[in-house]
Amino acid sequence: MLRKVLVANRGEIAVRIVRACQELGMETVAVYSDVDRIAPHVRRAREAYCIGPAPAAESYLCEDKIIQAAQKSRADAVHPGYGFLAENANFAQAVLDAGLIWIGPPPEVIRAMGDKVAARQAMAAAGLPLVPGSEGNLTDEELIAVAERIGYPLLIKAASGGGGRGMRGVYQRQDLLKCMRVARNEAQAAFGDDRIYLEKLLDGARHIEVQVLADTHGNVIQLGERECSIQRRHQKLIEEAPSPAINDHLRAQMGELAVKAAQAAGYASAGTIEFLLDRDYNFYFLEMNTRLQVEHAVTEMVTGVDIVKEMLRIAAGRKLRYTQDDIHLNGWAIECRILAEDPYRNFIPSIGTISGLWEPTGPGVRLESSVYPGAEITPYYDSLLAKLVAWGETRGEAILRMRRALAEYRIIGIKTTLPFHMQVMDSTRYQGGQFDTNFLEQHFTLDEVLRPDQRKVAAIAATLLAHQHNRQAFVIQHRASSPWKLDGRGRAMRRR
Ligand code: MV4
Repeated sequence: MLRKVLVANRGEIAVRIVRACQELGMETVAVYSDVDRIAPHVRRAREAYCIGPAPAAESYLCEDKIIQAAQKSRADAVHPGYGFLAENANFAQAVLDAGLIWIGPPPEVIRAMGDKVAARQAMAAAGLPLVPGSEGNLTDEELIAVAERIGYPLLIKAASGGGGRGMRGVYQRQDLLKCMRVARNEAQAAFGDDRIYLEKLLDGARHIEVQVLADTHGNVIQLGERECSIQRRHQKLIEEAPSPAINDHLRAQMGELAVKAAQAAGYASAGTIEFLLDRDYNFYFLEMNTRLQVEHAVTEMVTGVDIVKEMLRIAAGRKLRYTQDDIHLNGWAIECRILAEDPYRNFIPSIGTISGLWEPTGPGVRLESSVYPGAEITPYYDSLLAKLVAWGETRGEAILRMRRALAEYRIIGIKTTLPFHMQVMDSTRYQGGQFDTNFLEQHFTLDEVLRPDQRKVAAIAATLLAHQHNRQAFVIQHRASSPWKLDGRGRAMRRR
C-alpha cells in the first residue's frame, strides 16, 4: 500500500482525504499557504509544508513547490482533491516524472477528456448518445453551415472549456457569427485555445452524473447517479443521490453506458460521467470529470463505498474491492453546500471571522467542514465552508433530517447559504422532486432584499420575537405534565 500521501489541496476536501489516509494507516503531508498555517487540514496531517503566500497562483497552483514538498517529506503519492491542479494533465505527469504516485486517472486520460470535442468523439464511438452538435476544428463558415442542420437555439462551447465555462447560447441565426467571435476570444483568453463547437441547446433538462470507479486491472463499476440540477451560474448548491427523476430501468441504462465510457477512455481511479436528461427522459453524454467531485459524499452515503479509500487503493495497484453485484443503493442522501456567500445579496462572497459556531450532529447527519470558531474567511479561495449531508431511508426522511440539521447549524460572523437551503427544503417543488437546471431562476424567489432602515426594524422585531420565544420555552419547561395521555388504542384520555 501507499506509505505516505501528500494532499495537494486545502479546506474540507483536504481534511476528507487525510481522514481516509488515517483509516488506511497511511501517513499524511499537508501543504498550506501563509493564511492557512493553522487551518484544519494542516492540523490533522502528520506533517505540513508552507508553499507560499495566499494567492492560489503562488501556492496551491505552484506545481514545483508541491512536488518539492512531496520529495522533502519523502511522500510516495500525491492526491490533488478537486479544483486547483486536479485536472491538470501536465501536473499529473510531473508528479509521475518525479517518481511519485498520482492518485487519479492517467495523465493521458485527463488530457483526452479535457478536450471536450475529443471526448465527445471518443464517447460516440463507445456508443454513448450525444446532444446533436458539430465537430471541433471547424471554421466559422463551416460552423454556420452545421448550425443550419442542428437548428436553434444553439449552444457555443469551448473545446477546452467544461463545467459550463465558456458556454454561450445563440437563439437566432443572425446572432451566430457575432457570438462565435466573442466565444473564440473568450476561449483564447481563458484557455489559450480558441477552438469552439456547437450543440443543440436543451432547455429545461436535468443535470445527472454517474459515479464510476476503475482499477488498473480492467475492472470498472458504477455507483449510481447523482442529481445536480439545483445550481446557480454553474455553481452547484444542492445534490442528491439517487435522482428523483430516475427509475431502475433508466438507472441501469445510464450506469451501463457510464461503465462503457470509462472503459473506452482507459480510465482508472474515481471519475464521473455527466449527462443531460431532457423532459422526455432522453439522456445525452455531456462530459467526463476526471477527478474526485465535491458531491461524492452523497454517493458514499447510499452505497456504503468509501470513494476516497478506493482511490487510494487503486493508486496502490490494488483491485477494486467490489464487483457491480456488490453495489446496492440504500436510502437517500442530500448534500447542501454551505458557502460563505450572501444568498440575499445575489450570492456575493462574504468574508470575516467566524465568531460563533454550532454544528449539527445526530442520526443520519454527516458534516464535511473546515470551519472552526475564530477562523478567518478570506477572499482568496472558493467560498465552500462545509458540506452538510443528510441521509434517510426515504427522500422524505432525508429532507426532514436536512431541515433538522440546518436548524441546528449556526455560523456567526459571516453570511452563509444556510437560510437559502432551508427555503429550498421547504419549497413544494423541491419536495416533489419537480425541478431542472432552471429551478432557481424560474421557480424560486429569495426573500425581498430589505432596505437598510427596514433592516433595523426587522432586527428589532426578530430580537423581540426570539425573546418571546425563549420566555415561551421557559414556561413550557416549568408547566406541569399534560393531563392527557393516550390509551392503548391511541385515544386521548384524561389522567387519573
Ligand atoms: C448543455 C446544456 C444544455 N444543452 N449543453 C453545464 C455544465 C457543462 N458540463 C455542460 N452544461 C450544460 N450543457 C446543451 N447542449 C445545459 C448545461 C447545463 C446548464 C446550462 C445552463 C444553466 C445551468 C446548467 C446546469 C447544468 C447543465
